[in-house]
Amino acid sequence: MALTRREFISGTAAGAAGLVVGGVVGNIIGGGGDGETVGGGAVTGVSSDITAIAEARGLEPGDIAKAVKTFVPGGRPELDEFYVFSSGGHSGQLMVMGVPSMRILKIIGVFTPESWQGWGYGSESDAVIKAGTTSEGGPVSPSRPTLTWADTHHPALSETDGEYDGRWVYIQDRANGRIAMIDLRDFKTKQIYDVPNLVSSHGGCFVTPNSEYVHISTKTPTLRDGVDPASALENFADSFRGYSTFLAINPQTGRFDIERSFQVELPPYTQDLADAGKLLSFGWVFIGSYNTEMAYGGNLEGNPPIEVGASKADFDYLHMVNWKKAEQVVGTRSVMLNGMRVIPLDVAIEEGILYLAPEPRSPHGADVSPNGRYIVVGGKLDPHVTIYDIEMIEKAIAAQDFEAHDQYGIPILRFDSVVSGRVEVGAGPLHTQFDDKGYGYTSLFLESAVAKYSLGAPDFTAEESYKLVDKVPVHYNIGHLVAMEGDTVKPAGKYVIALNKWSIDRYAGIGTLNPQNFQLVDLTGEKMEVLSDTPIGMAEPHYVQAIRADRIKSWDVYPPGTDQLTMQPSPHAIADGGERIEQNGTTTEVYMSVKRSNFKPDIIRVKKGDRLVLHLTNVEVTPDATHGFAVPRYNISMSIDPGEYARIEFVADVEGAFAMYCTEFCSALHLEMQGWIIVSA
Ligand code: RUQ
Ligand code: CUA
Repeated sequence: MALTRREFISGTAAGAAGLVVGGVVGNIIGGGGDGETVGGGAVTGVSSDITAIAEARGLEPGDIAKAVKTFVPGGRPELDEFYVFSSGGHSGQLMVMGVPSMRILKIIGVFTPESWQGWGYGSESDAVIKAGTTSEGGPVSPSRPTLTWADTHHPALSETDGEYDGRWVYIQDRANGRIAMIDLRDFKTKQIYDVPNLVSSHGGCFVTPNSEYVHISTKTPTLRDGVDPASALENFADSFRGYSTFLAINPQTGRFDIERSFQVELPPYTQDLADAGKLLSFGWVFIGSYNTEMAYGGNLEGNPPIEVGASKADFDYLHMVNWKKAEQVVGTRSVMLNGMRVIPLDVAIEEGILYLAPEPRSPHGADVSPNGRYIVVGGKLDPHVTIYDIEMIEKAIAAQDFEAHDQYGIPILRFDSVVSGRVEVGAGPLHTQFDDKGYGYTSLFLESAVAKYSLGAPDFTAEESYKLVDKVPVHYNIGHLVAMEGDTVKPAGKYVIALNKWSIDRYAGIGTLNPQNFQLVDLTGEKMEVLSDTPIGMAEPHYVQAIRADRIKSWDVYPPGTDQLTMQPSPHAIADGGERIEQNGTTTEVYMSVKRSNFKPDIIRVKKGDRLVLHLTNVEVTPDATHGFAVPRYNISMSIDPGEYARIEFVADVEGAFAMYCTEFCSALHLEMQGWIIVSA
């Protein structure tokens, strides 16, 4: 097909190429019989006979149904009914996927630099990452002062009335006890907060039903201020404390409001997964724990290893924290600790803010059912899930029905007074999710399976309650699982995704490290059925939340001149024609427009040692007209989306001629989108 020079420059070449491809595809689908090869697989002939194709490729008839149930053709995004927000695990990032296609749509830079979006490579995002490292969160090595490694664990979507509202998502860094906030208008990180008194965190990050707070608690407890580390382990019970943190959410911006936030001091047990109460249990947070033995290892010093010491007792403790009550007393009865209001342990006990209940055998997940009535706990070394009932818990508290107090004086509720049922689900139960019909789904790590069982009233009679009804094998070693909107008051059912840690034999060999394996499980039939496997080759994602796609109202382009960090128009943004260079002593400020296919100005001359401040405005209004901006040898790279304002500041301390360039293939003349930064003596 002949193209005019003008068509090429304005970018219609791609469209024309599309027509050519379309023609070929049309022939194949139409069974035109001209023998075109499809994808180089076993099927080289042209056929529209699905059974014949399947047979030639060695597929089972059942595979066809699975493929059709999950296939989302290009240009039909509405067929992905849900988004999932997946922790990026050790990548320190957040991953967005579509369901049922399971295609990865985006990887959002959070705690770790992300070079495509230029997150952490010279722009203001550096300041966000840097602000996410403070001494309040614990000591930091002066030789490596900014934390750029994180292990993202539990994403938590914002909620209104217990349902996802599609506004913000939070994710915590298990490694360093930090938390980040991402705005879902542009899917970008706005804030990283290094939570005081938390050196590490596991137990979630969960949002309360009206996004009052996002909760994050300690994993390994924190060394108390002033304690000599040398003898700390031997005096473990006095030296360490846990903290349950309630970070207040600003209802307009979604950011953390530290002044209104608080912590409740906890005993130095290893607090684990947590979940916020809802409806019947609104106002409570439930936190599982293990190692209430407070074992600290020392296997070369004559002690048992931690895993042995921590598994001695038959019971650990489910922690119940009443944040509604805590809210009432925090103004008068808290102390300031490293910039955070803390309700001390004795006050928490006295005010009825903190209770414990026995949990069998190394518990892990604690998950609240949609009606808020049941708290389901999986014990890694117990084949049962244990189901606590908030009505029984509140009754037992009112009656002071305690079996004992722990060594810190926290009341321990009697197991039989708070547990309404147990279900034998299989080996290694970890986490639980819920559907819209009253069933619970629990991941079985040791058994590599998902178990489905009935919960109690109001969905089931006493006879029907707590019955195992189905089980499906998954591959392999499942950790978390997520059901669609399965953490809300109105789950959507339909699918569960199994987040499997091992994938031996599922994929082609890629060396000695296999990908993690996400499996999509269909819940709509009589029996659960695995529909697809998706390799995640970037890290070990821990947890995922799934939200109905129509709840997300993201922007296509920024309102002109929006500063991505504030989401407000920047006073330094320019429109076309506003380009200029201003010299203030040794600082050079450049107001630059960015559009297809040039930077203006495209020559910047500075003296060696001068400070260079670049104000870049992408003046485009076309969706997806993103440009990159990189300065070679200065470790600077970023992307500027349509309408976005971005600021880069650096000292031009290396002499030379540096060819700044656009890193995004934005147009036919993308390669020409370049310029010079001249740094002379
Ligand atoms: S946890 S695999 Cu790190 Cu969320 Cu249970
Ligand atoms: Cu702009 Cu390439």
